[in-house]
Amino acid sequence: MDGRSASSFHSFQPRLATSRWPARMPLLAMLPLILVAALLSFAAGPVACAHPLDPFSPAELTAIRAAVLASPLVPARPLTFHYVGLDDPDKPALISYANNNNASAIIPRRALVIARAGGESHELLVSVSGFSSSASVISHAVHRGAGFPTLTLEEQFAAVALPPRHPPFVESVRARGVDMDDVLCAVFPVGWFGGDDPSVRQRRVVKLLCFVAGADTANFYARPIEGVTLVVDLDRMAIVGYRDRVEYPVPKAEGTDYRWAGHVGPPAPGAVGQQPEGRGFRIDGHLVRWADWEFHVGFDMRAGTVISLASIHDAALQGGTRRRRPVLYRGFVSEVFVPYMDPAEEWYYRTFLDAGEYGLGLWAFPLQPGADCPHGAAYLDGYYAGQDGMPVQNKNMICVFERRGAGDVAWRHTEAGFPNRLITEVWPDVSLVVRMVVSAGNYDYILDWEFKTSGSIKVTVSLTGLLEVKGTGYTHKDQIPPSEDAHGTLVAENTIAVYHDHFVTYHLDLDVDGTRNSFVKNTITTTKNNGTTTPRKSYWTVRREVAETETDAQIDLNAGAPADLLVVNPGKRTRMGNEAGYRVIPDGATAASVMADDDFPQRRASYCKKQVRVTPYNKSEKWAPGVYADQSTGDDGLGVWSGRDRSVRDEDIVLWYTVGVHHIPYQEDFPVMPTVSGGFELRPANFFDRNPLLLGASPPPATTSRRRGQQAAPVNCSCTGG
Ligand SMILES: [Cu+2]
Repeated sequence: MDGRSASSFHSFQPRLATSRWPARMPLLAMLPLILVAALLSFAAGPVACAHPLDPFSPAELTAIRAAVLASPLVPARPLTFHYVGLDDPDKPALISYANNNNASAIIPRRALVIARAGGESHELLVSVSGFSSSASVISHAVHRGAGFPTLTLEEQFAAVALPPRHPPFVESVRARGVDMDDVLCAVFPVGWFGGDDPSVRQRRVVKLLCFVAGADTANFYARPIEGVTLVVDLDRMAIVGYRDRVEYPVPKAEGTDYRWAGHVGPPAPGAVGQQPEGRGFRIDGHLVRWADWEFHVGFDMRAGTVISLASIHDAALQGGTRRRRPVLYRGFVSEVFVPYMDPAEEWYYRTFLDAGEYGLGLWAFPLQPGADCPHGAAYLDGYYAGQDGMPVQNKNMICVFERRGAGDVAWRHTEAGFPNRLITEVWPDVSLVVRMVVSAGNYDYILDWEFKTSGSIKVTVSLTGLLEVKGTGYTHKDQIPPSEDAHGTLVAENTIAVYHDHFVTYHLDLDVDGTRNSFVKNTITTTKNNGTTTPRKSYWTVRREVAETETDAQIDLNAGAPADLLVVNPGKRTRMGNEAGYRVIPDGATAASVMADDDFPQRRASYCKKQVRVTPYNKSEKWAPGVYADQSTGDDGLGVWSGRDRSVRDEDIVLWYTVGVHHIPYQEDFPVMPTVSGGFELRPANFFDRNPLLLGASPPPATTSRRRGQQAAPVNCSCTGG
């Protein structure tokens, strides 16, 4: 992603327009939405606490807001809410709660609030009573280090409303022959490029870049007013810097629209598979049960979807008694780092931390039934705190659906060895998908958690949306001197799509059959076959290494010999004596950052040099670039934590996995980019005693097809023929 513009409207959902850059819809037209958002309030009635990990309800958010505003600890006004999220419950208590089938234990419910007031960032811990919808502040601290909290949507909209009233900008627009009514701007974080002067670092500023985004195209980003940069002080909400450095032709609108015939239309009939009648899954509040899986789907305004307490009910080894076996205590996207590779003045700072600077949950929009998710999908709404602390609803933010009948095979075998008999056994694949789509400005990230009957969890990121493009004088590639690095691809006249990376970092607190786990690297090692009686000269075998410390567990997936990476429980073994484990298997997109170590964006996201890291569980270590990502300096975060070299053997450990893409744009990516996917699979490895599909714990997938119009055939049939 790149810049975020904002706007987008949700007719009934007061999510202020959005995107990082506010503005796709004329600003005046957005005002009613902002007012609706401000006015939206929810009655603070009694709330039943369904699950300790449930996101805060509107009533709870309202109570949290009231408690913060009533607290004498932060008297300064105005006070703005930048983050309100669930303070993670005590892990042993929560595990006990889950193991006792959610019995009567009371898990304290607390909110972490990050607010700005008096020019400072405040952290407040707020105790929330789900029964009475009351809340009280129990601790307060002022953040003294580098960095600022997530930008609110409201302040981004306020910022992008400033340029049309700034005379030098009006003059620049006029000089380019552009109608100001067609100009919309977007907010870009400034990053950090050295300097420790506190007076500089304390300024919470963003840059604004502007685009010709009038009625001629829905492509907000395709027509940049290249060369013009504005700087806005967010705390003063005033333009404090302006530069019109260079003028390039504004790319033409023709060919930039991505809508069918220029209008958003319904998905083509038959384009999306229908689900058969009836769902094979059950959702109680935020708890999802499907096949042998059980997990909690939560929501966070920074991370988006949060998967917790994922476990498998396993009937094996227990004489048919189902046993709940934990796999993933907590999984979520910790950060999305998107650095662009153009050092020009208007581009060098475009090094986005989408989760920390913009908030993935804030930029997730309602999913489109029948297009984003198949018919029959279930939808979960999300609520987050607006800048004023009031709850804002995001309808249809997450969908859950079964993927069946897609033509994939879970396992099969044809046995042709018997005389006069051919035995074929086929089991079609079925899985359950939890999906959120984050439209972080120009880019769209489709974020899937797919649970499989094989015991796997497949995690996929699909990139689509609009490229971030740069205005140029060139209209044909032959005009670009061979000596010049264009920093991108000429995708249209006067339009260069700039090189960039996407690094999506997952926090995966795996608890494989319990909390005490180790990280194992099984490396393929070539061995010479000397001194035996056969003519074979070599073979490969496995060298098993258990990581002792965090350093041992830092893996560059593209370096060295091939290896299997596992998280195992040394205290839990199969009947055969193998340690129960889960593998992490890359599924494409294994790029790591190649920026210089001393480059400032690299220092802020130093963890992106290794795709895999392991840390001991620490409640405070959730956000890969640190809590305060905006203008962070790299003094906090995953790179720093995992450099402490703590012990990770037979400990409660967290696996961090970064899905990485070096994105060289091609013309087919313009004006809208066909989906590109990458991810990884968490796959059982000696977790079960045999193929779990055969263990009988879950029934065979329901029949989805009929043969020759006859009765439904069992899918796991044995077909015998000559
Ligand atoms: Cu890209």
